[in-house]
Amino acid sequence: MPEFPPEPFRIKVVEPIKRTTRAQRERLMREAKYNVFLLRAEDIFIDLLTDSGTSAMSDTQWAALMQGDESYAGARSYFRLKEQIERIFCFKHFVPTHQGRAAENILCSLLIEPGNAVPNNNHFDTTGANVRAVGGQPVDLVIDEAKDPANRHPFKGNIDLGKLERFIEETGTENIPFGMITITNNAGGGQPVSMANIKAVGEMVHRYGIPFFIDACRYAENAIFIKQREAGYADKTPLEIAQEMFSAADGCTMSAKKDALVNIGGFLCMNDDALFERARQALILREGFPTYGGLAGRDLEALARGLVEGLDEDYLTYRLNHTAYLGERLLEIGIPIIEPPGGHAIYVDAGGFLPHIPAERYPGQALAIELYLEGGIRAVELGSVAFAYPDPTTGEIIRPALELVRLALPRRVYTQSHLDFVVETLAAIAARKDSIGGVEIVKEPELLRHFTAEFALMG
Ligand code: P61
Repeated sequence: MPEFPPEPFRIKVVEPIKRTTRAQRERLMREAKYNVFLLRAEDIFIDLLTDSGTSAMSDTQWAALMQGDESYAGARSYFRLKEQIERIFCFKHFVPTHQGRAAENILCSLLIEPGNAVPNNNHFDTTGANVRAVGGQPVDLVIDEAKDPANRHPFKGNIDLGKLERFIEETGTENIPFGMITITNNAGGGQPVSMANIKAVGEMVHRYGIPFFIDACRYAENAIFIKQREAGYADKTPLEIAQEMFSAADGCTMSAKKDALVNIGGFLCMNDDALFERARQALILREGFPTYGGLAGRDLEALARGLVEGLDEDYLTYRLNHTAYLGERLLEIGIPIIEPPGGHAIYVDAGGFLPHIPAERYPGQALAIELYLEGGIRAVELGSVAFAYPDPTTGEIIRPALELVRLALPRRVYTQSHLDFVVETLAAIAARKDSIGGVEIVKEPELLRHFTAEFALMG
């Protein structure tokens, strides 16, 4: 078997992508105010902005769309989805939602009181925002190894159990409505969480009488990491591993736009009967009737099949290899990344790559701009542009530990030769990196500035 085996699928439908010239990209980037979110997608050659909702569906999923039952209540497609969710996630109840953040929104608004705190390895931004929106405080308790990009800990998404116990003792159980863990840990480099850690976190919060929810977006990638890296799981199937992970929890939030291989969809699962009743009522207000919850019948069909395909072992093995291929090739040419490669993305350490650009001149944004100018590639800055904020009392700018650029890999979309092109583009940038200057922000909104801020090159 080669180290990086080929794609376990062949291409039946193609979508052309456009090459542009350097001169065109310079003009387009200038017109987009040096913010890659403001570019038109059709002007991008390889789009690595996100792995969310960008998967290619299979022939089976496309065929399933025709079988969507669009009945308002009790649609056949709902029961097909229910069967798969019960088989894989094993919780007593679920409600479908239009995407992950809607599931988070319902969970947070039903359980969090102002002044509460929620522990997690790292809250993703929508999860943290939903906790804050109802007066709660998101608290990140990932292990310290996660903060060192070169540390090759096999489960860098783990929660630090010592920190968790201290957090519970200091905060008081009455102020912690639930605990969470994000698998894989997107905000921490797409790193997996071990089965031992999921179980230990579940046992600890349960010992204190606190419910435990899993942010399950990339649960299948987490399961195959466990199979490959954790003793005792080599002979288990991804399905068996998934069932065991979820047995440690009381429910989960899911963005089906990731490991369920669909372009839209999500759900919220729980065992608690009373919580389910309240969630159903909240769903009716915000999303729709409980058997469709903000989705069309055809979306439910595609999702039911995507859940099955997303757990296929050949696919998952390829998926991790595909991402690792990009990461290992970048390391070979001296580009620093968060190691080891994550499941859905490679996170380039832009601060380490462009050490002459200080954090206040946004090395991650400078690199994201260069990726587009050099190769028509779109990536996202996850550093001071996205995460720095002024301390509410001193006004001092609090910066994230690392200035990163994420190369997220849509599922079943790009081939290995596309990844080679990404590596070659970064090699060309590396060859002239000392001449790359920083950027400044010339206009920014109050919240989530990375989406709409405008920049200027500093030369
Ligand atoms: C992403 F820049 N992720 O990684 P929804 N939990 C986790 C996620 O990764 C996640 C959600 C919940 C995205 C999309 C995205 O500011 C941004 O279905 C671990 O997108 O509602 C989504 O799931 C939310 C990117 C979302 C962003 C918000 O690219």
